[in-house]
Amino acid sequence: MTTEDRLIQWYPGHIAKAQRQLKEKLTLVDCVVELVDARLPKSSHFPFVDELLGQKPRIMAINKSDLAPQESLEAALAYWREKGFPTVALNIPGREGVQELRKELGLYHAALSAKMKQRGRIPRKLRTLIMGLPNVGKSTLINALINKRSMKVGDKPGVTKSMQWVSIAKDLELLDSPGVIPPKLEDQHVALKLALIGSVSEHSAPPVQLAELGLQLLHTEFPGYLQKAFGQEPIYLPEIGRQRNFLQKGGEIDLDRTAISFLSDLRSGKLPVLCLEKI
Ligand SMILES: Nc1nc2c(ncn2[C@@H]2O[C@H](COP(=O)(O)OP(=O)(O)OP(=O)(O)O)[C@@H](O)[C@H]2O)c(=O)[nH]1
Ligand SMILES: [Mg+2]
Repeated sequence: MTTEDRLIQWYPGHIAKAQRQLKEKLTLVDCVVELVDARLPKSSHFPFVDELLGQKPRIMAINKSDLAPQESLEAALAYWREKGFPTVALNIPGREGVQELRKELGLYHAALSAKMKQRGRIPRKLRTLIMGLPNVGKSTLINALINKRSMKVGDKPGVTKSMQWVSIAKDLELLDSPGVIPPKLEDQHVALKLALIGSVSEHSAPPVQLAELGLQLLHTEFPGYLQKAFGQEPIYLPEIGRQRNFLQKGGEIDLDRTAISFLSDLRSGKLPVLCLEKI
């Protein structure tokens, strides 16, 4: 795919608005937790975030670690730690890493309190912005930290539409934010991977095209994967449809249904786990 035929594009109005708001909200927060996806731990972080955050203290959280192989998770942890960020791996449904992150935030709060006392001021709660790409699990993380289903979550990008504060215990205030991505997905190779992990809307491109490009990418970049997942490599959409018996009236294969089901299984980890980039 070239940059000219830009198939995958998705930048809804609420994301544009959130991106503008993030800048002003940043002046109110003490630190940031940036979530990246364990299946794309480098390129689910975007350079504009570094520009935006500047020197603001930041913790990196590699989420959905249950959906990536252990070796790539370890490489991703090393990658972000080498850049100087405290980094945790999270599997929120499995409750892995959440306490570690909670402890890390506790340390930041202790440091803030000490600084404020030194200046003769009354310590306050630590204000933390939770940010990252759409559908990475920001609102789910907040719910896990507060132990309540307070934020709306969903299995698609663009669920959180506006910034929202929530207070926990005596020491923390968290700011949930809508997922952000670059306005133009210039690198369509990365855009395809973002679509495959569910961080750009499934409506950003026709599902059959996405699925076909996905199968092609898996075959060329991850030889052996399709064999493991479908018992055949290469494999094309009609064959998956046949395996799954997705037939229309008249016996023709329902390609749309096949594509949607393949994409959904890949996203949710029903197919074998996979990290979509080399670290
Ligand atoms: N497998 C797995 N799924 C997760 C994990 N964390 C969150 N999810 C799922 O990811 C989906 C998205 O979660 P949300 O919390 O809504 O994501 P978000 O980052 O707030 O998304 P936006 O508000 O759309 O930007 C939901 O279906 C969650 O159940 C995880 O650690 N592992
Ligand atoms: Mg959300």
